Amino acid sequence: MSAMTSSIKQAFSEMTSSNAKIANLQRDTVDNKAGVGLTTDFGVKISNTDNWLRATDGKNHIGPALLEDHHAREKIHHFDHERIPERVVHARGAGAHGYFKVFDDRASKYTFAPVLTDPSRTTPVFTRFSTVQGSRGSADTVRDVRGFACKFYTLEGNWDVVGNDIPVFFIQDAIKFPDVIHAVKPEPHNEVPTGQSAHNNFWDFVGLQPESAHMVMWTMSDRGIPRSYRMMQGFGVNTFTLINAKGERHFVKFHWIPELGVHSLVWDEALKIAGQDPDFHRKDLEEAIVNGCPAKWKFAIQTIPEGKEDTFDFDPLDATKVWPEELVPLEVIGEYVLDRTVSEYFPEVEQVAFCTSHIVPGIGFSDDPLLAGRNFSYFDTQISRLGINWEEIPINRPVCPVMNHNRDGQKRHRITKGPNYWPNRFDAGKPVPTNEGGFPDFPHVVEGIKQRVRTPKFQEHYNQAQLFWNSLAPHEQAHVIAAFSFELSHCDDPIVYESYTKLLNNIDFELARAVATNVGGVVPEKPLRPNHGKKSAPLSQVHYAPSKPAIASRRIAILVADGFNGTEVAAVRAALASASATTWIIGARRGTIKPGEGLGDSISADHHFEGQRSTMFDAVFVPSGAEHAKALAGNGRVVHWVREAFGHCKAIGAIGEGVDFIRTAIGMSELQLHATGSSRNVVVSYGVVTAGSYTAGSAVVDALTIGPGG
Ligand code: HDE
Repeated sequence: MSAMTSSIKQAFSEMTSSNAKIANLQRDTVDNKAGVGLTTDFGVKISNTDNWLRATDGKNHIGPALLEDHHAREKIHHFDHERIPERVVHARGAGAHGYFKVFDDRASKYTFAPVLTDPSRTTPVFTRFSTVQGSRGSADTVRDVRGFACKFYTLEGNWDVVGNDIPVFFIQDAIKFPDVIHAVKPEPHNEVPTGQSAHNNFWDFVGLQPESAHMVMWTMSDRGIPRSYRMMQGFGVNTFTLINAKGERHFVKFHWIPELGVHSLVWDEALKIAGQDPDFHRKDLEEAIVNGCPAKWKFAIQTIPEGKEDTFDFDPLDATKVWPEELVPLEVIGEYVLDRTVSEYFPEVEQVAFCTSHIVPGIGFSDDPLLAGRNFSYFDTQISRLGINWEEIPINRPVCPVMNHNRDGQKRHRITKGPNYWPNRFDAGKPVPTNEGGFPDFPHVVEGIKQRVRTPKFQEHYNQAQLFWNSLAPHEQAHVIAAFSFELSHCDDPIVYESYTKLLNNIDFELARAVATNVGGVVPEKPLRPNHGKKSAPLSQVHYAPSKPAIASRRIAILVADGFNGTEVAAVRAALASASATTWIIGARRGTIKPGEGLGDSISADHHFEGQRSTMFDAVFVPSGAEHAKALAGNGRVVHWVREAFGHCKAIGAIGEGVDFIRTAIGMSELQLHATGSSRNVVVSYGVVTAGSYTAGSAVVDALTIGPGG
């Protein structure tokens, strides 16, 4: 997909998917290309935008630039003020539009909110994904939590679920948020590191704040390095409430389960992509949508009836705990789809502003202490980032009417006719507070003693960290050990890495031993506490593998040099395209690559071998062709490509002489590769798929689909 086709496809995606919010945004959307000529911001046409007005002698001498040049001054002034404060956390992000639909009205037993109960509705949504630690210009693939912030533009007002890709949080009480964020952000003396938690201050803090242990286990797992925003689960994390028509209340947690399964990069890939393509996740989201693969999630809820919340050995209002699905099953109630890219990043993705206190009738808060602080913080931060009228900004304004007596403030856009106070003497005082759809505050007894305390269940921090560890597959556990080893190796203060390796022994003895050995920590002699041995399958991302291998939206590199087999490449490309994968020709030069004699058509390479790396693709295919295979084998960059892809457990497919090349490149004796030539059978060994020739049944393609996905 060249840059040109990408922009055409993007325009097409914008034309085809529309909804009430997109229509609402059209009010402020201008097509710059449709203009009659270049103008100033005050609408006067411009004849010259390349030269500042000067005093000259009319011949060769150029004198001073004149302040009189209002056009030059406007252009520079505007430029001088283009930046706004970046988000204090979650500064780096990407976003897309879409819709949400429930399958039926089954959730009406919990809530009367139409967005969750009316299957005839399609609710427009906007989602912004983000990393937490890095600044706006940091890389996408760093080890971090990913934000998963969703705005539902419902007919009853905006409902924001400002979630993450990890179901628990580092702290239980909002008052600790500035501490945990200061600790993880770059250190104050030198502003290092960017996009990393691998530094003394973070590990110092989490070592002294053991309530973070559970979430730290998640961030050190493969969840911290997702392959794609489209392949992450989403979690509302905090406990909200649902209120039904009978006035009954349930505690609720919100979940998003990706259609493509939950997949991650491997750490070596994540590190390399951070340099090779820092926009990897951003581009992935855009590319999938413009290529006709909308990102899709099942939307699910977990509910606990009011009155049952004290029956668990954890407190359901503690954001450092999951509600294990064995105890509180998930109920899938709808589908969440992102099918439209943004038209301009700043007004949409940078200016979108979420607020946990944006809820609609039928949904309520709980006494989760983290949520209470968030409800204060989000509104507050938007004021310094966007100003008090932030809810009027096109991406943030609701699709339903907004009528009230709030007025003025910087950057007020709306012109409201009528009185600015209530009650008043005009038109029966309209707009008036109403019980017809008015937000009902749930009547709820509040009594007790004001104290700065945490209840006993809030003081247990290791059971669920251990549950998470126990539930991981062996390869996932190995990745956790490697991640801790990387992070703690970057801490040079022994107090820090020794403390943390001691803490790990509360979670698992073997984990603590392995990490302590690797990083020079205190290797424990015996466990600090017995392992309870419990597991919960849905905590492992292996649990979310799609029932059928899926290759849709995956990126396949096809390596070619002159003399390649064009017939095979055409057939493999067609088969992959029909499975909605994208193929990219990586060639000896960007431009036309010639096939071998009688071996089909020439092809135009999208990139030169130096232009891309194996890390940017999910699988690699090498066709047959003697001259081509020889050229590939003679090129160190290409040999490295194949070795690296193999090391990252990518699927590799090859045919005929391409198999010889793979054999040379990988040089693994235990790898069974199909012999060149004769037989048409396909051999799959260690994720490498090889065949004598391309078979009509596109077996190579079928086998390739099994491989990628990590
Ligand atoms: Fe946030 N968080 N947060 N957070 N958070 C912000 O709001 C805050 C927390 C999350 O794409 C800020 O608009 C406090 C949990 C996401 O625009 C700020 C506490 C979860 C985003 C803020 C938390 C999140 C933010 C910065 C502890 C997962 C990006 C900019 C009580 C459920 C939203 C902004 C976007 C952003 C405060 C904890 C997720 C400062 C005080 C738990 C996805 O207001």
